[in-house]
Amino acid sequence: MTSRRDFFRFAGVAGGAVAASAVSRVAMAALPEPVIQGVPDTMPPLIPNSGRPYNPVVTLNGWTLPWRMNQGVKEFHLVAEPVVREMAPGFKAHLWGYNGQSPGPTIEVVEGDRVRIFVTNRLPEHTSIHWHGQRLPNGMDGVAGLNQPAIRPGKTFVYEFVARRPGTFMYHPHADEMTQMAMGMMGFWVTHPKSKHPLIDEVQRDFCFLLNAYDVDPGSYTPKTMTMLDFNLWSWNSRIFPGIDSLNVRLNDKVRIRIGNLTMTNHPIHLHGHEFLVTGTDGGPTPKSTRMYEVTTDVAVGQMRQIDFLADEEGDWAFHCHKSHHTMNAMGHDVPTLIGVDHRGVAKKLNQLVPDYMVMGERGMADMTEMEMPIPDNTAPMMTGEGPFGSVEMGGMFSVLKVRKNQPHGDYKDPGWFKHPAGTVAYEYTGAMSEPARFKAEGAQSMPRVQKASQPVEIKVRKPVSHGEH
Ligand SMILES: [Cu+2]
Repeated sequence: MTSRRDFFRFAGVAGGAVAASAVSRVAMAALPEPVIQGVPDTMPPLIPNSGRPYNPVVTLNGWTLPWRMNQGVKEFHLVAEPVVREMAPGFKAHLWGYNGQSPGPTIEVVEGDRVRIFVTNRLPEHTSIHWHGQRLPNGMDGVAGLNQPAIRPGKTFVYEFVARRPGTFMYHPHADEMTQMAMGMMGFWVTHPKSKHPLIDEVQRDFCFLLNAYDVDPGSYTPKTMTMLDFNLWSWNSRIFPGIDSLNVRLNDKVRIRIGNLTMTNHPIHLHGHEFLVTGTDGGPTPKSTRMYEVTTDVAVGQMRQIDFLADEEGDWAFHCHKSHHTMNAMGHDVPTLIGVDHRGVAKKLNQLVPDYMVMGERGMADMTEMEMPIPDNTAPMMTGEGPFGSVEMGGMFSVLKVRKNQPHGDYKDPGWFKHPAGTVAYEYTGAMSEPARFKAEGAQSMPRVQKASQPVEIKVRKPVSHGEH
């Protein structure tokens, strides 16, 4: 983690006692050097060593932005810039982001903190930052043209406000939004409660990630920004399975996951093996009377959902979006279904013309993972991920919650695959097979269908009459 050392370098910077009105001028003269992240790894929690204490979050395949304290103000420096994001091993995308990555770093503060964020624009066009969900002065809300002039390329703007309520927020541009969000510009913001809060439980693990989506043609690098719905890469923090890190916890940890949706569609997020409560939204902690146990929660567009659960079942539990197309990587959606179609005759004829021709999909699409077909350079396989029992046949918005008895407290390292106790894995039945029992009733239905020949229906069409005949 490169940022830790930078953090210490920042922490030493602080001016003397200056009149309040002069503080911002002084601060601007001494712009904090931005911290840039070079790798897409999940960084360990950034334990605060200045400002008030809190229990830090872990950003999946991401990091928290270090700050400096300047006369009681928490100062951050975000740089909007083009980045190369590794979305999965072997597949890089040319995106726009903040401080070297997309999404940008997570910003963590404490309720009541005065926060000053310097935003430098290194993009080829103007930008702004909107602090989604925050209570703040209107002129700090970041809608270019409405609340402020846009930040032109090469310029730095300052946002300053008090983080008034605890919760989970997002940040993203509010200038040429369609292009800039399709290119990956977004980030997470967590405001921790200043003291024990009746609606915010203490947890041992606290994860966060953003849902985002891209349309990158196989073999190319830059997203198509005009796409509205038919994206081909469904990602968590601009990573796709198997490039998304697992969520590693200790047995009986209380776990929190914060999920923000800045895509163009909803994502029903589903956890295996446990029940969770939705304990927070962008509006803050949910009243206890509204909480019910769920295994799937829909995160609509522009929403954040915070879920809490007790990780009391050991194992490797799938955690994914329940839209099955969102757990796939780049593919064509306008491919006809070929299940049950016998290609043998066609393949033979085509082989005379195209020697390497092969047919896909007649037994389902699982063949796709087995054939290891050659794919263009810089393309993620459609569905893949080698598990302990074979291919997981997943892509996109998929990860694994790993619950382990021996995972040390506070350790986020991947413990490897779960070792299932003997006799607890589904197995092949090899005994005698009995005849399948079928309904004896006609048509194999509980209520026999009354067969009637269909009658041709005559439709009378009245041609429109011209209005001129009144
Ligand atoms: Cu989804």
